[in-house]
Amino acid sequence: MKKLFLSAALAVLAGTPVLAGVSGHGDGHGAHSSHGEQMAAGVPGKLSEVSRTVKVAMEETDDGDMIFTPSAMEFKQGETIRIMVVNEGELDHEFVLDTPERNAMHKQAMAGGMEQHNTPNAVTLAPGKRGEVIWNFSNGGTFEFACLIPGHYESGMYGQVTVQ
Ligand SMILES: [Cu+2]
Repeated sequence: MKKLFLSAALAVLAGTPVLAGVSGHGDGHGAHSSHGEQMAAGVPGKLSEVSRTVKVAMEETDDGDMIFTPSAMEFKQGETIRIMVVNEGELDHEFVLDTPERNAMHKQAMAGGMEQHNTPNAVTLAPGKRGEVIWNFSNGGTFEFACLIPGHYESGMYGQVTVQ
């Protein structure tokens, strides 16, 4: 009888570290979700903090390419930029600002049939439409803007963002 009680008590004790492990996992998850707001390329910017506006046009060319104009951008670290995106083409296009690695992953997901979703670092536009991305380039580095609609990146729809 005494032995049985003891082993039950041990089982309860043995359960304690498992519970601690679960709550530890919960903390890790919280850190992961706050990671989503701060991206390598920076953070969503506030309109009131915009220091300048840059226009980016998206279109198809006569020889079958698809391009961004300009095809490269340079900012200073800490600047908040209003990127005015205009679709001057005849097809839907999107502007996605991210690291080249994350754009490549996103492109693969879209090739697999994933719908594009609206996030602060991206805008999808029908022909003739304009939209904007307001972004605070809080981190230095080399980033990328791209159209990840299947086939468009391969046709030339990407450019480099340098943040110094
Ligand atoms: Cu496109």
